[in-house]
Amino acid sequence: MDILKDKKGLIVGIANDKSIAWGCAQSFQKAGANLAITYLNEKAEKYVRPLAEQVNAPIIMPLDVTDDSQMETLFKEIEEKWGKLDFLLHAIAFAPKEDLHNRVADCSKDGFLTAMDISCHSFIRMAHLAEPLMKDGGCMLTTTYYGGEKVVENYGVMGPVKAALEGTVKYMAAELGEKKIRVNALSPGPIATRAAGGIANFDTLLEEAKNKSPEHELVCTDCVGAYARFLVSDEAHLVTGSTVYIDAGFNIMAA
Ligand code: 0WD
Repeated sequence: MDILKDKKGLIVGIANDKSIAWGCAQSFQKAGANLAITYLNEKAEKYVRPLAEQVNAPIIMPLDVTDDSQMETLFKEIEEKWGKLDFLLHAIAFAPKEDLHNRVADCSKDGFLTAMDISCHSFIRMAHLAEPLMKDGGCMLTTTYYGGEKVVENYGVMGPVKAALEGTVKYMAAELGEKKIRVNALSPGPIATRAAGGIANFDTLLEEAKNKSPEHELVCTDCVGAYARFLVSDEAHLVTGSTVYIDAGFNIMAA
């Protein structure tokens, strides 16, 4: 099971032990990877540092993606310590509450730009800094949701933002393919995390996911981690530009 032996990976998006990024980090580490793990701010550090230590992460650093200097410092540290990067996981999203709960048609310019910046363009900024470190190729993974493809009630402005993110995955995959850098998006079904708590009536979404999906099961962060582990490994070397569903088949069902 050492399919990630000697691989170096960056994980952005652990808020606590319920985070999708945490399920992925555990799976990567069990498969032999060394991890760099970031936390949003001092408040988050309390929860994230013990988790990062649990998976023996040699790099544990702050990263608020709106702070360019923090991002540069992080990649400089990775370069100095490892001299390379094999994969990265971008598992963050944010939209101001008011805009998230409003109709898309009423979304403020500031709210839209903030959501797009943190949830989508930050992936581009990371890719830009990671590219020169992925000297032997690599894999960049982000996280999206079905609401980027189809209209999901209460998903609001995150829908258009995830649609942009999925488009970004395709374009960057095309641009970086020559360097054997693969770019993909994970699309899990609904999971009760902190970010999910921001979506109105999230319980209904969970119920619907369970009732309607062919497997009648809810997705867990470990299941996402297992798929992510395969995607960042060399075994997935021909998978790029894809949005892959881990949703018990929910996406194939008619509304
Ligand atoms: O149902 C779900 N939970 C699904 C989530 C289904 C499908 C996709 N996703 C996506 C989310 O949209 C997100 O892109 O997965 C990604 C990870 O989300 P998560 O694991 O559900 O949520 P959470 O554990 O809350 O982690 C997201 C974290 C933030 O947590 P809080 O709770 O503080 O908002 O994103 C981080 C932060 O740690 N984050 C930032 N990190 C760096 N810079 C920033 C920022 N500016 N803003 C938020």
